[in-house]
Amino acid sequence: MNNRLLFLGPPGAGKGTQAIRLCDSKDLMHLSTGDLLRAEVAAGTEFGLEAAAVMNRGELVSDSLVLGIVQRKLINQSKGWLLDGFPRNLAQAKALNPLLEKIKQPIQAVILLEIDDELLVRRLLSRGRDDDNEPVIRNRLEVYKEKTAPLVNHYQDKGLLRAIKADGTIDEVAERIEQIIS
Ligand code: B4P
Repeated sequence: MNNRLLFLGPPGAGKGTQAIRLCDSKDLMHLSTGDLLRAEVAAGTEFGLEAAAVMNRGELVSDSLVLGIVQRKLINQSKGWLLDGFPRNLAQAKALNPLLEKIKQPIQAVILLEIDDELLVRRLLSRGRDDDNEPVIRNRLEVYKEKTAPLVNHYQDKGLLRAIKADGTIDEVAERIEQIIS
């Protein structure tokens, strides 16, 4: 089984939802940059205050801050892992490569969760997090298309990309993921 994985997909595609299930069943470390940033916000650190303002506009937090968080988590990691919501742009992807080379743990598969925009908006509005109101969600979708979607070609060129449909129930999506990683 592949046990060094990356989830790619627009906001609300269900990356976090599926990552929790998969990491639990396969005993992988779940590295969600969104969760780690929200923990900083909840702790009220200086960095958290800075990150909250950016996240509540639907923009991306600075690469250097996010990279620092990821590096600390991946170094000294002995079991498999799933990167959820990272990398978010080409600069982050390019910075990740030397880090993974250094720890001799290359990515084995990138799972792209594909889904229609209107379904995303409906899902996120019903979740109701601080950054889940319609103008911010629409901005996050634009940011995804501009900054994150180029990673699809990046990982396709490396032969790592596996796309699945992320509509349907949580169980149905989980089953599609299981099939392509086993
Ligand atoms: P994230 O925390 O990564 O969250 P997300 O993209 O909004 O959601 P995700 O795809 O995980 O969807 P979820 O499972 O929750 O990012 C938030 C912010 O953090 C970003 O906007 C950015 O500011 C910042 N950030 C994070 N990483 C960064 C990075 N690397 N660089 C810079 N900034 C970064 O599902 C959404 C909802 O749908 C839930 O309510 C869920 O219950 C529901 N759902 C899921 N699957 C479903 C299904 N099959 N059917 C029905 N509902 C479903």
